[in-house]
Amino acid sequence: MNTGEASQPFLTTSDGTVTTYGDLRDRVARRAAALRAAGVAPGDRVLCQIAKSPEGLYLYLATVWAGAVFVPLNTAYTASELEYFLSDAAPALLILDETTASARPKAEAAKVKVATSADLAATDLPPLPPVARKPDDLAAILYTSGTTGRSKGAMLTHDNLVSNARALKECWRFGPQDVLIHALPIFHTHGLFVATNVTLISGAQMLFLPAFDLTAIANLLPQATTIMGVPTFYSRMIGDPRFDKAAFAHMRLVISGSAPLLADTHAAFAEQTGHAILERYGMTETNMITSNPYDGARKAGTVGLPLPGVQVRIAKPDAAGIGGIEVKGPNVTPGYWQNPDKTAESFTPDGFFITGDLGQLDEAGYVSIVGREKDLVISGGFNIYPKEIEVQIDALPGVNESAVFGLPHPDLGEVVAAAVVLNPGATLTEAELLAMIAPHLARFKHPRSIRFLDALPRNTMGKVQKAELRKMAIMAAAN
Ligand code: MCA
Ligand code: AMP
Repeated sequence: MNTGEASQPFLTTSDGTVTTYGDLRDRVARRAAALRAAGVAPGDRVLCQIAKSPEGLYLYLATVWAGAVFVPLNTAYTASELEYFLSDAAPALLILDETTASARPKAEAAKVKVATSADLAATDLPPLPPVARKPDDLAAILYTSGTTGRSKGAMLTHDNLVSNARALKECWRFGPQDVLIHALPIFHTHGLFVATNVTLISGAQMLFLPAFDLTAIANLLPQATTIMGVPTFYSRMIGDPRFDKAAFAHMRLVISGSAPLLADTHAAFAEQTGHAILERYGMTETNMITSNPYDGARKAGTVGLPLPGVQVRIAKPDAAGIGGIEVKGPNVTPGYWQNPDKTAESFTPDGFFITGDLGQLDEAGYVSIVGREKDLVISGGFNIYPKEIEVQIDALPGVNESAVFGLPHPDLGEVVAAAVVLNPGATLTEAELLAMIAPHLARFKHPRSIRFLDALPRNTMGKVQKAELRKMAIMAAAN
């Protein structure tokens, strides 16, 4: 992948420290040598759970440079969640930092070697030449929660990542003149691949924030040309006088993804800033699938048109043209890590990936997502599979059964709620329940409201009616 000239800035942190493309190549090649010295061979998995920092990007690129497979982990995962990733990915190395150091005993118990990001940065070895890889070789595995409660590792090849970065660069007209505000986490597709790979392949630069911060973003807008975010980023700007048309005068493109952007948010943002947000759609398994156009109508409430080289179809459309969204192209995963059954289930016989999203096409070919076949909650752009939480709640003493579902939320889009049925005579409180699941589930997965019921509503097939639970919870909150 060609990147910028050596003297050009690649990344600037909040304290003004600049990493040029020349610095980047040197640091990546040196970190790659450090990884090799730590025992990482081509094809090995490298797990990385560290706070967002430029070092995290160097380690991503160094892993790939060394021919290995990068496996980033959400820093909010608990040690007990990490235990599963250690056994499933069987990594040659786990990289931690001071914020995640408490995970070390779990790794040692699993006989996985640990290095800190500081140790790797301090290793003084000659740069490693890049290890040649084929397009179908793995570059990364990203874990996405599963409907069975177990996370699945989506395998991503070099070709998956490079083809998608090329398609997005072309579609969004990225070039060396671009300056991206990067305020997303870097353990997911959005911040790691969409934002970083598109910047790299364009020789562009980014203003790199440790986390989403409205004040910092307001200060950076005059130097930036573009921003990528989840809808919560933009709904938080609405009504804030710092984000007016003058503040956005230097920006050329505002991009949203990872969760539905309400048409009302689109309209209010355009009215306030003069920018029609460009919404796009993707998945961990497929990278980006569709995007609204750079030129031409950005239709609010739609996720736009298939990217160049990507085929999208609607399977088994009903009378209104609504059906399952299926995708084929160089962007799509070859499957789930060591999970041939799940892989087989996720593809049609003619090789289309089944997204689990429900959609329809308009007469111009724009895709709208109208629902989900999969049981998923998207909160502030984080995907949460109810099953994973239900498994934890159901295992608690005194619990008969539970159902976890999403409730609409003005800031995060959706938040997690739970309905719990206790065994006769059991006396579990909401606080006790939350305290007991805390060691097992990252904070963002904890239910924000819990209702104790005598029974869960079920249909005639015995399936829990989550739509009914959602209605009951909304009505209870209104009273
Ligand atoms: C933080 N908290 C959350 C979330 N974020 N709870 C539920 N959902 C969330 N998303 C909780 C924290 O645990 C904490 O809890 C409290 O909220 C405040 O934390 P803080 O970090 O201050 O939160 P924030 O700054 O308000 O963060 C909201 C956020 C952030 C900026 C929306 O969640 C974020 O950056 N989301 C982006 C996620 C993302 O990159 N998704 C892309 C996935 P307490 O204080 O009670 O302990 S990739 C993808 O989906 C596909 C492939 C695609 O198409 O891109
Ligand atoms: P992930 O599991 O993180 O890969 O998230 C993928 C899912 O996020 C998709 O299957 C969609 O349900 C959802 N998603 C991503 N982008 C959008 C969008 N622009 N609008 C609605 N849903 C989206």
